[in-house]
Amino acid sequence: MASNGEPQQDCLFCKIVAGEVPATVVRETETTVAFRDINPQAPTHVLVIPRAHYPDAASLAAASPQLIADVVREAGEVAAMEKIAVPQGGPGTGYRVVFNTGSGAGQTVFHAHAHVLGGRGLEWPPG
Ligand code: IU
Repeated sequence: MASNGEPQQDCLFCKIVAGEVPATVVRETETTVAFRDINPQAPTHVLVIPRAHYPDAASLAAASPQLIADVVREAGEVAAMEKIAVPQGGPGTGYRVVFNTGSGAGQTVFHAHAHVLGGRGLEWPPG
């Protein structure tokens, strides 16, 4: 579906951006918001979203390479803030940035978001 970045009425994450739904926000920039996942899967589980609405990472990247770069850079800033940005550490250090894309891959909210996960050992391949 084509998207022009405009807020969508029934989008939960657009409502978080607008301050209409509460979230534990940890970082904000002009173009992005980062908040703690309501159902954390790791000691650090933060979502980084663009303020603009795009349904998934691929449509975001197609519309604005700069904006998806902002999201990925913010993921790194969150990891640094959480002290999990450790390049050569053991289990529980380092982090994973995940864009679930499509319901078959676990996407449930169709506003592009990066999961930043860390603070515990992360298995590979993921489940
Ligand atoms: P997913 O990749 O689309 O499945 O990720 C959506 C995430 O949004 C999921 O991890 C939810 O726990 C999370 N979430 C949230 O943080 N706050 C909410 O109000 C709702 C979902 I609904």
